[in-house]
Amino acid sequence: KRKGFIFDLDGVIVDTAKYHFLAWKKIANGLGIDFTLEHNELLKGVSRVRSLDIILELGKVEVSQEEKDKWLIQKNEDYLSYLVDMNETEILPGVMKVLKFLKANNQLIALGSASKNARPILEKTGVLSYFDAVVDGNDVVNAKPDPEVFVHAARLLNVTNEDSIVFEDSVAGVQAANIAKMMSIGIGEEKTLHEAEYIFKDFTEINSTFLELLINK
Ligand code: B16
Ligand code: MG
Repeated sequence: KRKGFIFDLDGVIVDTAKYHFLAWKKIANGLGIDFTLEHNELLKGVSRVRSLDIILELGKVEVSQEEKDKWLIQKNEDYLSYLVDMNETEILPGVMKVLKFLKANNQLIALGSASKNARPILEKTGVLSYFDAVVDGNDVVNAKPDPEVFVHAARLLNVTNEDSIVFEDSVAGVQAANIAKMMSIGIGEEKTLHEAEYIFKDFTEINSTFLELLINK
């Protein structure tokens, strides 16, 4: 059977979460707000605009819209500066093997990311050609946990939600998949992603037997 395998980007295909963290930390600290890795978990899978709001709420800081726009631009410029030298070595362990297995088994593959920088990252890391559809932050109105991004991806792949499988590292993303009645597979820590149907530390833990099981389900 042909299923739709929908991959999140940041934290699933590439470890850009660390760059988002560095860029946000700079902004937060500049505003006198403490920003830890734990705080950063709240921003995973969340849009850029919403991320800034969460940081401002954490620090109980209020700024004008004008200033917000300034911080948003600065954050993205800083983030992009970390991506300049990005190449295929930044693909997370086990990802290529899974993508290749799915392709070899005639499965459909889509990206479902909140990021507006998704396409250049897929290009730089050399994996764009694996994707039958790309849906990112430029294509959707509602951010995760709203399932819009995944529903849109499934529609482009021409598969039903029930035949879609989502790989996610964020709580919001796992919730989005669950709301859409897609199979949710968490990539990361059990304690953060317990709402997912299956949880793996990374893609090296996902073997072909498991993938075949998903395909034939
Ligand atoms: P950008 P994902 C998300 O990507 C990130 O997890 C989140 O931390 C980030 O704020 C968001 O993209 C927006 O990214 O600023 O590049 O548009 O995990 O959904 O692939
Ligand atoms: Mg993510």
